Amino acid sequence: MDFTQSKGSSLKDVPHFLSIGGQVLDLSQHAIVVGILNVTPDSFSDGGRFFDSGKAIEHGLQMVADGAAIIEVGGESTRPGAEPVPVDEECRRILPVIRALANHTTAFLSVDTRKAAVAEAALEAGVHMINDVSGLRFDPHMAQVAARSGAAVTIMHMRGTPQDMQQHCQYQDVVHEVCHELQASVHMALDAGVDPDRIVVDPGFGFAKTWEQNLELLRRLGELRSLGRPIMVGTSRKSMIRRIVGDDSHALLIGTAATLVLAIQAGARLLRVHDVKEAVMVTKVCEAVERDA
Ligand code: HH2
Repeated sequence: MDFTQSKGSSLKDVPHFLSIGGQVLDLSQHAIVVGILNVTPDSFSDGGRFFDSGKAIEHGLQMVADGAAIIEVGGESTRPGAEPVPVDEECRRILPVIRALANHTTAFLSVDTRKAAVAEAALEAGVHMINDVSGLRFDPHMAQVAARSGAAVTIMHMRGTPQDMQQHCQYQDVVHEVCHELQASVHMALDAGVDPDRIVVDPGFGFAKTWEQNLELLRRLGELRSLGRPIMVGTSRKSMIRRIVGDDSHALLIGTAATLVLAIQAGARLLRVHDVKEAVMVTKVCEAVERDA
């Protein structure tokens, strides 16, 4: 496959459909927002803020009210060097939150986990999607769990594990290699029987990439369209932005918004963010511009 195709883009020329929760979302004309809900003590940006189930549920419902189409619940931080969390503890953190959100909202729910046992428990509790930052490589059972359940799956690119990933940043051509490695993960999913319409791909900003490589990935994000699946981006508040604009929360918000505009223009359709309201505004402006084109 020629990964150098698909450079110029517009919202209109990305005919992407996503099957999730018994519905087919047409993402060809617009991008959707995925609200991050980290039920962790140590996430890089919001660690500890929603570790309490009650606060997490409240925040999840607020993100739905703010316009998130999907709420993504995670119980294990994947920031560089984060401590791994055992299955029982990850389940203890996320399951009450997922159950409550499933009862109180019709938004789609996703679980951010690398572990098949956690994904299975989350599916039972009501999620419609699995986001695996290891691209189905960490747990050999993950692809089967995804296939059996009929859930949508986000396949993200990473090398190594969160503990050692920053030692695996050697690329000849980062965009080419990310595409090839994502494609291998997509094939694993297809071989296990995952419906292609349920698959989303994500280049994994900040995962086994240097700052320069993150910027190059964003600059050439359109090349991922050759994978033929909707693209998710997770740049929100990350160090690739922090290094440019500094630590201040307002600066990070504006910096994140800039990356979202660039990503949408390159063809991204799922925006994984902490600040839902602002990301929804970004999508509305981008859509309005495209509509009038
Ligand atoms: N980034 C993080 C976690 N999961 N999943 C996808 N698909 N794409 C991403 O870019 C991505 C992800 C890291 O961000 P966050 O969840 O805010 O932090 P932490 O892992 O420390 O909880």
